[in-house]
Amino acid sequence: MSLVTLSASVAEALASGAPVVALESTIITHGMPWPQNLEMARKVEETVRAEGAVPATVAVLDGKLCVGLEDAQIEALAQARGVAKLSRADLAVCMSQGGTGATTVAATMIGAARAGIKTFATGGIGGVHQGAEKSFDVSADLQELAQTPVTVVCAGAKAILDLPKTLEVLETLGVPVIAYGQDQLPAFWSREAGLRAPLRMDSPEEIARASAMRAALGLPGGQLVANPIPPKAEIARDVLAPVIARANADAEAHGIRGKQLTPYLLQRIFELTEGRSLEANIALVLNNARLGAQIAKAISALPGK
Ligand code: PSU
Ligand code: MN
Repeated sequence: MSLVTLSASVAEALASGAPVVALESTIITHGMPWPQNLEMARKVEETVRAEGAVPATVAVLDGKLCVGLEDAQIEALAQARGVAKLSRADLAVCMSQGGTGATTVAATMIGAARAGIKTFATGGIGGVHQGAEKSFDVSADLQELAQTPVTVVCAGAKAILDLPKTLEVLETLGVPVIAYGQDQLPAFWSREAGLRAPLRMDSPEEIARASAMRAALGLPGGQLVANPIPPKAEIARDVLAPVIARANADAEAHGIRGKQLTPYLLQRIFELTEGRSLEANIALVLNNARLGAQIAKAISALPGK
């Protein structure tokens, strides 16, 4: 029995060495409201195809770890309510019980690596939450980047997280954090976080070579690429700062913890900005899908492949 269930297009691409980009499903079920979540998921897949790569959205459906979903499967997930959010800790349990769930960055990386996919594009990763010195809330995404060999393209981390602590943990774990095309770390809706990124790269080829060298050295783990949101879609940091502070305060007042915290904060920010944050969110995901496809192509084109 194969552990991953590949869609026909993903199986064909992998067999021929064509570039494939993994995509997560928690962003669909927990990261955006219906029906924008479905529109986003479809546009992301189209963007990857338009760049000449094959999209592979990952989810667990009836116990199967699916790498590559058909459009009807994406639509069903986007519309479903109460779908489980699966990280590393939950993945095998859900599969063994024949359950259905959406994969976070961590679980999507596991599915991608199992299938032999080296590149993954998303919006934002999990990280160290504000107040983590009390709550100990540090996303499993960070540990996953330290052990699973996938290059993850995001738009930086949302300011719902403690960005300096997130960078410190990634450094401790030995994860390269690469700002794309600028020195500053991008901060999701804003192009700059007010922090210098540890590393900078300016082309997909450079990122592809670094991932191959990491593998050749026998180092486990992946790379995190932080791709700044396009200037036109950016929302200024000072516009969002009070919204984020309010969302964090509301979460604390309602005792929201653990897996519920990130979805709660995302939903609260959508409400508080009256959906304004959503347009920016979609623009940056598409931008990451484009770069992810370019990196996947550069990795496929490396000599010796
Ligand atoms: N950050 C976002 N949007 C998201 C997520 C994070 O800006 O949709 C999702 C991703 O699936 C990520 C997960 O892997 O939340 C992290 O959850 P946690 O903090 O519980 O590990
Ligand atoms: Mn958490």
